[in-house]
Amino acid sequence: MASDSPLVGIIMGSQSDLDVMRNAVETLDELGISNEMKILSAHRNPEQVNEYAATARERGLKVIIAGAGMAAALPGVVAAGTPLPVLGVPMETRVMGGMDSLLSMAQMPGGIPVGTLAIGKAGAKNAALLAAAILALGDEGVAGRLDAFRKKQNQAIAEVPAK
Ligand code: RP5
Repeated sequence: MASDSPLVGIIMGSQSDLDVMRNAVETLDELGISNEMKILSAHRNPEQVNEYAATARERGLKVIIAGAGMAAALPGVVAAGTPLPVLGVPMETRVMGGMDSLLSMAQMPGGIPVGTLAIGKAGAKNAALLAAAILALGDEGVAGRLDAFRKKQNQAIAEVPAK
């Protein structure tokens, strides 16, 4: 759900992260939460990253989801430039399976937090659900839709595994 006034910013270090980050977009769309997507690299275009972080709150964003791989500095750099909650999604990598991305994001120095999720698709989906839970604290509409999502998920689980 792209919107002129997005509540959640989804950023990623590279076009190559889109397949994973699409899961965050789809989950937010399912919950009716307006969002925007941008490619921003902490290493390749740091000026734009700093500008994005510095203006995020005044543009009306409430939560930022940042996906990145390898050195994966993006969520930490953005978190350093905005008071908004930043959720990090580590990309799976060829060399270390994503442990490099995960540790880069999780090992933030005290004072600048990044809420780091699981590596890959589950992390992207859960980042969207966590963003929804944060928004739900002050938005009854989102809270209701999140409750319905959880109920549907619960009811979709078969009691007995299919053979
Ligand atoms: C990171 O480097 C990106 O987030 C991506 O996961 C990784 C590799 O980027 P590409 O070389 O595929 O553009 O900055």
